[in-house]
Amino acid sequence: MGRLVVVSNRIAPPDDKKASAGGLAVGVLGALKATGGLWFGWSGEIGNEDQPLQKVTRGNITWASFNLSEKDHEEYYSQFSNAVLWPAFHYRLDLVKFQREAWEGYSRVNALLADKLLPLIKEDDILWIHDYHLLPFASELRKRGVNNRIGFFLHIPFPTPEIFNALPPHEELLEQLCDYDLLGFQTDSDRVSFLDSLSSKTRVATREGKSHTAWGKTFRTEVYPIGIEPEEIEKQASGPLPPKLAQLKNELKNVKNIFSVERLDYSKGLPERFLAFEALLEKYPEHHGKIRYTQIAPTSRGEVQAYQDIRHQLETEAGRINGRYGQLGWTPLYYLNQHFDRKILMQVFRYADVGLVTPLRDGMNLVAKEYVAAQDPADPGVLVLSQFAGAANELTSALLVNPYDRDDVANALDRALKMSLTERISRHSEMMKVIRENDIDRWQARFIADLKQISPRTVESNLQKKVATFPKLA
Ligand code: GDG
Repeated sequence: MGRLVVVSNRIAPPDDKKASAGGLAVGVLGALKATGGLWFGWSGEIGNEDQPLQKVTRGNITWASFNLSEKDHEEYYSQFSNAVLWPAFHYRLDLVKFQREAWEGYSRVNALLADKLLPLIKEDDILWIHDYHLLPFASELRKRGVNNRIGFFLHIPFPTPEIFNALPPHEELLEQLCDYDLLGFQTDSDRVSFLDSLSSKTRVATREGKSHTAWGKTFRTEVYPIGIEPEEIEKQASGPLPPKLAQLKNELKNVKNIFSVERLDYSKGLPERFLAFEALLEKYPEHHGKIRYTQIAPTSRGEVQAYQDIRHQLETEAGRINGRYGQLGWTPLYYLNQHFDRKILMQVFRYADVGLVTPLRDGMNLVAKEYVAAQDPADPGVLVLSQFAGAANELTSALLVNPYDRDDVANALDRALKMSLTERISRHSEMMKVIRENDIDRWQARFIADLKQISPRTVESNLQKKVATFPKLA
């Protein structure tokens, strides 16, 4: 079996100082170490695109990255990926800023990346492509004669046809996705939404449940809920606290802590969460002076207007709530628009009595899983989790809430703050069982094993597909 070639928008090059990176990077590295291979993606730098690839090799893995020009970065990344696909896939058509130039830029960059990767691909390599920035990538490779097995994993939700089909190039995107051999989703409802969108545009023949043919192209669909590294998180969370954190923990020993961290993103439901916390203070005055909610939200995609708007909104709301309910010596809500060290976050998770994770829509949400894994099993905190996070399918022992209903979230917070130790332990151990079973290694191993099972395409099969194309629906 050949190497694994991973393609993601951004790559995480080897950097010893950031050895404790989480999520996707851990999963991808685990898969790459097993077979050896290549990780290809944008360097994160704006610059001259024509420069040769920047390559770093450590052991059996090579990282190859490139710069993007200002125009390509703007159209492919800021506009089409983050101001069209991201809001639409998170059910926010109101925030979609579609422009034809952005779609052209997105298509142009996918083609450019295919040109750059092509000379590096060997005949028996298998390719694993990640996320919404690269929906047309397999299609570009197929046009260049690549018959290797190519899998795709979507980290974010796939919307229902009513939403997806509102995207002007929806039909092109669907047809391009069918050029992958394996399409992986976080949940079964994402998988079904994709198939529903496809069926609304063309005839889809399905065999054995998950093998499909549409537009003469054959591919599989499957569900791979992404996980975390629970042992590593437990180790980080239970390590000795740095002096500043130890002092803070001591100062807060008589206060119940509600805690959360996420990228500052409108999909995470932060303004709604602030209002739910306000409802808790309004409905349950017995908590006044005895609780503290800390929300960490580092800026992300700050160049996109919708992200600037939500930042202003949160600053206003935090000030308003503290102005209304704060007392001399008690500030109920701490909002920190800053990035924190990963190990510190895991340690703060451990002493938080409640993890509050209420996205309006989320592919999976790793913070929810990290919060649970960081707890002390003998005295765990309680997870309050949105029913609209992919993680809610697995973490059914969390207190599941509707993030649009501030009273529902406030009641769950009150319940979490008052929950008995016995109930906390039982809920925590049920969630840990799922988190351990479906960890990040299992996620990547299942995906790669399924991709390897698929027979490689041949030149003939690609030709036959052109002849056997099903007619499109009128
Ligand atoms: C996408 C999908 C899916 C956050 N703030 C800081 C920080 N983080 C870390 C968290 C967690 C990660 O970032 C965020 O992962 P999520 O899964 O919660 O959310 P997205 O970034 O939106 O990720 C999502 C995921 O892809 C994987 O498939 O679950 O649905 O949207 O690990 O801890 N880390 C550090 N400082 C921070 O301030 N160090």
